Amino acid sequence: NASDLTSVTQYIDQHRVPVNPQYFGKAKGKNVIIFHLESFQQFLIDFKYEGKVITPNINALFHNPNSISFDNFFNQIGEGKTSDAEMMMENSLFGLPAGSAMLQYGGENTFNAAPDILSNHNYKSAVFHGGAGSFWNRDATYKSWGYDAFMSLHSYPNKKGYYHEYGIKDKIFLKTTAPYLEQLPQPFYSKIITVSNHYAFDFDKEDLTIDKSDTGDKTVDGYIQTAHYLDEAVGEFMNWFHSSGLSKNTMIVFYGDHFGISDNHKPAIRKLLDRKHFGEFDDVQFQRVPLIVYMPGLKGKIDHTYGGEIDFLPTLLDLMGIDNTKTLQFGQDLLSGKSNQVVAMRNGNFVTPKYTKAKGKYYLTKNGKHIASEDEDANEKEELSNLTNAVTTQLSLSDRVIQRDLLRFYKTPNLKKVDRSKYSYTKNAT
Ligand code: GP9
Ligand code: MN
Repeated sequence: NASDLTSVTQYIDQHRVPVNPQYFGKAKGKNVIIFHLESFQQFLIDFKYEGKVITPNINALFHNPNSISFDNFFNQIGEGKTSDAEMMMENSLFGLPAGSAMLQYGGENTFNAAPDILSNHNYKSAVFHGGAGSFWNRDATYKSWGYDAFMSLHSYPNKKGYYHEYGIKDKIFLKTTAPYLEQLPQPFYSKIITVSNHYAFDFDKEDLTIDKSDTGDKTVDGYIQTAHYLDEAVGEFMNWFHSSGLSKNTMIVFYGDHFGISDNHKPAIRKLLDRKHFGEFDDVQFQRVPLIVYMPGLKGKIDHTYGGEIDFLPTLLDLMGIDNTKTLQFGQDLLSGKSNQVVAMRNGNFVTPKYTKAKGKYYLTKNGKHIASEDEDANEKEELSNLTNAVTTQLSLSDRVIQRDLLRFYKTPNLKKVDRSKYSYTKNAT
């Protein structure tokens, strides 16, 4: 009932941070494209294998003077993988301790997602995915989030050789998506979900343009090749983006949703990264994914703030100049300069600029030195237990919001349950 909301709103109100006047409204009224880079990890940025750059186009976007790029940005997904990333990025709510929040609650709950928020600012919204619309319960969830249009598998040509595993191959998918984007009424908010760089990374040979690495681990060696394919697809898309003129009034955000290489592949990761050691601490650091906010004219930088997917929506609303003082979001604006920088992982691990918790053990983030509990002084003990509490608190309060559908009780201007029957996602939904 409504009183369940009290401790949630208290928590949220205590964690609000001010916007950064230097960035507030810099993308006001611009079109927005959220570009979901499947399984794309931060280590790929500037990574070379045997002298060869793997992702030159995404590297260039990361370093572009018009990009704000984050190098301490983490995925925070759980069992819901892609769907958890989507939930966090567009709602600033965590995925659940088990299963997928989109699958279990996406078609039922009240949400206050990015497309819905922006609809109050005259935006139309569309999401593009070259796979089955029912995967992760997207077709129901996107209605609850207020997406005006959802272009999925049936909106894409599916000739022989166009499809692999989860959807239309990225290059074909993006080529087909481009004209759809051009037809959208402006200003628009849109999301593009790629799929080709997906486990098990055994893409069709004729699409691969670099040699695989030779760690001897099939997953790891294939990952380098499909990441390269995704990068080429992004490069082609960006050529179109600039020539289409959309770049004049559009901000594009690129993010990696989660790891491609799990910790089951430690020996191969050591070989690939040429490291002697890769343990539990390193695996948590390995959960970094890129977040790149690119907009021609934007004053860019590499931002070292620690944050994660949960923090994206408040960061976006800051850039878009939209008041965010009366929303229920668990993340903090990463541009604020005042965020807490406690990155909660779904399993209770965390990373801060100072400490990392990995599989129940504490380490120093800067050098991975294990902090043995007998070495902790009273202050450190308190600091670490406060951090652990802060992480479990935010996770469990977010779970409560989703599991008890608490947004339906939240009183804020413009928030009402989306009428899902308003939407039908058909072939020419735009
Ligand atoms: C499928 C795709 C993959 O549509 O988004 O999801 P994942 O397996 O990465 O969670
Ligand atoms: Mn994914």
